[in-house]
Amino acid sequence: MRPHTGLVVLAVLAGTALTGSPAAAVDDDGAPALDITHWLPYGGVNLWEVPLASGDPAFGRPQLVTSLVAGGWDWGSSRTEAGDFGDVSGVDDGSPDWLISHRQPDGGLLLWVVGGGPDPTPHVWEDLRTGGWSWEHSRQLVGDVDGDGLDDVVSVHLNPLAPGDLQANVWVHRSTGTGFADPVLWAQLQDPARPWRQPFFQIRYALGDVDGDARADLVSTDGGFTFAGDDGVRHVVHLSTGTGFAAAGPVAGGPPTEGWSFTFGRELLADVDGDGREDLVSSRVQRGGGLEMLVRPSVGGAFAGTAQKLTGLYAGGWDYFLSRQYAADVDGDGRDDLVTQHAQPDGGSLLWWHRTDATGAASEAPVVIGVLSGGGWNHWVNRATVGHAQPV
Ligand SMILES: [Ca+2]
Ligand SMILES: [Ca+2]
Ligand SMILES: [Ca+2]
Ligand SMILES: [Ca+2]
Repeated sequence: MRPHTGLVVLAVLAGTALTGSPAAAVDDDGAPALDITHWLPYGGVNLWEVPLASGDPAFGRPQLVTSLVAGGWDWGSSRTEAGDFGDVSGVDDGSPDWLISHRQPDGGLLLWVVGGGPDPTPHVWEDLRTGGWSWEHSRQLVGDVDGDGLDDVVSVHLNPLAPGDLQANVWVHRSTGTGFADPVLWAQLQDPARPWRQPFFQIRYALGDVDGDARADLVSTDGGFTFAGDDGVRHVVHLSTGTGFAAAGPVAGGPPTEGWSFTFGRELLADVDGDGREDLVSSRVQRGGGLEMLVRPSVGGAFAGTAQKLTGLYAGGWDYFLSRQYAADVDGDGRDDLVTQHAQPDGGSLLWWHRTDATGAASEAPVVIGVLSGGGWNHWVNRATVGHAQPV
């Protein structure tokens, strides 16, 4: 392995007086909600929550959580993820919490947390304005990587060693229930055969529990299944050991001749067969038009080599480029379903439910479960992530 110039991190948590009660154990089995961050035309963002549990009286109907306007909040300088970090506000009702990674004027970032429940005041849980941290050159993922029941934050950070020699440093900001602990380096990722690959642009990252041991694992996806220059997909699992991410496991994926494309493809981790292990769901452009979704089931610490088609949507205006997909067990049967947010001609979007059928290997015909239209809704200036309600 090459020597590296790892980021020197100075943890600066002074001044963030943090209080809260001990955290309850949590998992992803609670009622799902789509947490949406929406751009505001006069600056700032709105946080909305759409209940995705079919038994909820407010199923599919957006509820405003809070408006973040004063103080420099900016849609384009922030990223949002849902999670369960603890009793953030002291009056947490178990609704999903929010992580907002916000760019700072010096290029660094702050990790803000908004708790679930009646007090949506944002709290700084980690100050990463010094120590070489860059908002632009990092991405934050959320998952319980150490299996203690509280979601943690994982920062994947670009670490350029030399031109064409790029590494991704993977840092874990463990949730203590009342804050994030000092970041700890869990892995340094680089494919020695393709060291020029640009994290985030030529490599995507996701967190999910692939082997079912209750610790979220890191999955990276890049192109070049057959050779480095093709536009297929390759998925690599890095299992969590509880204190680090293990070296790359077996590669799953496919070549462009089978319709796979890193450029025109997206991934989700979702347990569609309900066996407790998260499977890899791919959305891609369908040959002949429309959108299709496929799954590579988890077979333990890796994904199956053969993908099964969950659904193909040709007619009726379905479009890969006009849609985004999420995973949520809408009917609570233990199998994750897929939800699509699809742009509409009026500029808003519809939420569609693709229910996973009893085989766990196919989606039923989609039905509309929510309307995000009128009232300033704009498909192109919002982003969403699925959180889960938890007992407190
Ligand atoms: Ca944890
Ligand atoms: Ca795991
Ligand atoms: Ca599974
Ligand atoms: Ca389901």
